[in-house]
Amino acid sequence: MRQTMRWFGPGDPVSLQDILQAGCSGVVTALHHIPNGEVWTKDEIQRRKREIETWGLEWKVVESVPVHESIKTRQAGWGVFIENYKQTIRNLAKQGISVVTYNFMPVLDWTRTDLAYGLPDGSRALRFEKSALTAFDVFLLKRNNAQKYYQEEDIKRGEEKLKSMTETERSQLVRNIIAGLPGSEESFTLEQFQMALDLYRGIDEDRLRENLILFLKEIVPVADECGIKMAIHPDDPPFGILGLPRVVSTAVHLQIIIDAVPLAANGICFCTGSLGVRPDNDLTAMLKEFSERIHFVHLRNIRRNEAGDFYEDNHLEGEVDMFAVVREILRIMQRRKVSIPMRPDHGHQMLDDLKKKTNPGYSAIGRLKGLAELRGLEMGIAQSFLR
Ligand code: DNO
Repeated sequence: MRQTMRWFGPGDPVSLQDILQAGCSGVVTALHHIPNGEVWTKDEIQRRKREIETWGLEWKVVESVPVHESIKTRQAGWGVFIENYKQTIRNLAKQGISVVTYNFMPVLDWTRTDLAYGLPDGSRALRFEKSALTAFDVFLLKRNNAQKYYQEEDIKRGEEKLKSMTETERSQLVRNIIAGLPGSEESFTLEQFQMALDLYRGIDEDRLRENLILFLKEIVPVADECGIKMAIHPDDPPFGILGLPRVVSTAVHLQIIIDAVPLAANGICFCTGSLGVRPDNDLTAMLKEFSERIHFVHLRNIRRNEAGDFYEDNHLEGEVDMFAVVREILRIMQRRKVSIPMRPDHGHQMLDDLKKKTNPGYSAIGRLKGLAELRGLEMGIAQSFLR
């Protein structure tokens, strides 16, 4: 696999040199300073590329070119945003980018309720707790009609969770959900957030899927023509939240997406941490099923409980069978004769990073540890194929 790390650009506390020292051959990045929906110009792309290449690192994968909400909801401006997206894809291709990652999650990119979940060894992980999300939705945001969306017991659990929290914890929870996690380009106040949710009134799963397919029909042929592979990122978490529909959470969803536009450029960013949250997602079976379509890989582990909560575990521990996953990816690469780019997804905040201000999930040392473990696992499996 081609080992990379995500880099958030010049403002990232983790430098390109740190990433180089971690053992990566490249970075995955985006032009985060360009407002959502605008064209990424040739000059901007080239500037970023030069900066990365100064360190001997390559930039082949973009994560993400965000899909404007008007495209997801098919609202005014749709046509302009689609044309802008196409132009960005063409401009990226000219600068040697080969994979573009994106997602189709309504309103929010990824969501966690706790960004500093203490583990027994003193490190910190990211966590998603259903009752905390319910507490936010029903009692803090007070979303219109939220009560109807939940079972009575869920509301009770949400209420208990709320009671157990201090004022500071409550406002922290609100911030965690609406202020935008690293990589998500949106950030809201509570009022703006309710307005963004309101735009999805009347958009159920079928409608959202139609809008996704429409997007794919416009964008994938352009990507195909200029040599870019599109890689859709699964929903994180892979189930509905806040009354919003989900269309990229299961093998069935992925199959529909691929069938809609069968060109090879219509592919997947296989994120084990996102898909792995659902016990009904059999990751090795999914790798086999979509083997031709996997253009980028995020390797991360999770540990879930019966309530549907999960936290991010060490990369080699947790519910994702990382050995089986990596072995399957190596088989796919052998068969397809390609080296698929991968990145260790997230990592614990640990050691010296506990004293620093870090991007949640994207501190240097935790990812360095994850990458080192995953590289070792990959090497062991690859060597065993040869002997
Ligand atoms: C979170 C990331 C996501 C991902 C986007 C892809 O850590 O995996 O933000 O980059 O969903 O568009």
